Amino acid sequence: NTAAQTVWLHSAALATNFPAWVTPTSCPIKLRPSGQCGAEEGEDCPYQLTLPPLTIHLPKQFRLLEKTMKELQSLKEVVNKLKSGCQECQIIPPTPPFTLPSCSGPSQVKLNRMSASLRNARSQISALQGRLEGLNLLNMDNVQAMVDRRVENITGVVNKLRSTCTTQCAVQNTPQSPRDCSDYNVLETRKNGVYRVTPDPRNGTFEVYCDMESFGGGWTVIQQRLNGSVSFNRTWVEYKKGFGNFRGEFWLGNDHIHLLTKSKDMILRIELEDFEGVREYAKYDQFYVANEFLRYRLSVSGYSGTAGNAISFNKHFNHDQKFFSTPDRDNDMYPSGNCGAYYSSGWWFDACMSANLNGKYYHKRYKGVRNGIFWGTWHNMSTEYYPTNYRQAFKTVKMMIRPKNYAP
Ligand SMILES: [Ca+2]
Repeated sequence: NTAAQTVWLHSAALATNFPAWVTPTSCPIKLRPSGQCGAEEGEDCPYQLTLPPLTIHLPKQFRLLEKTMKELQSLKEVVNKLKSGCQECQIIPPTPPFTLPSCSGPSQVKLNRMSASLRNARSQISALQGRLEGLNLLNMDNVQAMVDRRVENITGVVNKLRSTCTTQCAVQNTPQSPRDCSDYNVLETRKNGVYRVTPDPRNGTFEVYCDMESFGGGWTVIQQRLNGSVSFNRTWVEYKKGFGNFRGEFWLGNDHIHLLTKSKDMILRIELEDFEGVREYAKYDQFYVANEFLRYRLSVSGYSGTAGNAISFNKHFNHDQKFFSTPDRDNDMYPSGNCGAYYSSGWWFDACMSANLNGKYYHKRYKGVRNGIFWGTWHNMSTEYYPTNYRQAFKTVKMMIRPKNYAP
């Protein structure tokens, strides 16, 4: 008998259903009188029966039962712990469909279901991404053009608001600050020359050349070609800042042209003269050059004049709404090359051109690549279709702008 196999039980507990394997070791049952018997016959005598403690030998199964009970107890503790843990988990409000995984069996099912739907969503996203990429490739140009148009519209509105404010500010604070050459004309200054202008007070003051005599005066000259003394084969940064000199040949600079055309609604006048002494002009009732962010995009319309509308020549050659390109910056519509590099010029190239007033200055007619100053509607241009023919050269070019509502 080992202690582990011995279970002490009180006899009273075993009063009924006494298992067969319970065997008492010794059984000295004591029976003794407990008082006196009754005097009459048939009456019971009081006796006290004393049963001793019993030792019961339990088989191995009982030990297993004990072990199981212990395991059950520890399992119960684990379950209770989990239960309290789960209650804590459930305090966090569920946010479908991404509920936090809880701790018990049903949560595992939920988790599995969730991961399955996540996988499903992922494959759907991949499919959508593929379709989107396809769409992007197809319509990238359209999207870009649309975005550009929107930005341009917004820029236009902002500019209008800004210029309204600038007008009021100018009247209140600096009444003596002309925004372009036409303001000097109002001040009775009628001489050609270099003047300081402030189209937008927040962007400083700069010098311009004013033509105060031709066609009513008040013109701010943005480009001039006279003799070929200045190269127009220049970089983006040079076209941005401007180059040359006001008494000779120059480009005013895209930033300055932008500020001037944004400050007021401007018209553009182009004067051309060839070496035979033919003089023609082209006038556009609307002229605007966007900012550098929009790659100085050209807006020009409302042609009149004698030189022909070479800016908007036809469907295939139209410089309106085109970006500015330079030999080192290709923003043109020609996909397999850089028009600016090919024609040695900064200009609002299409793919590539029906006009280019910043081409190379030739002193007489020339052959080969048509990289000279070019105006596609010039009177004798029809003889230029053969590459062996001489190309037209221009003696002078002048581009100038003036407010649309200007009254000389
Ligand atoms: Ca190109």
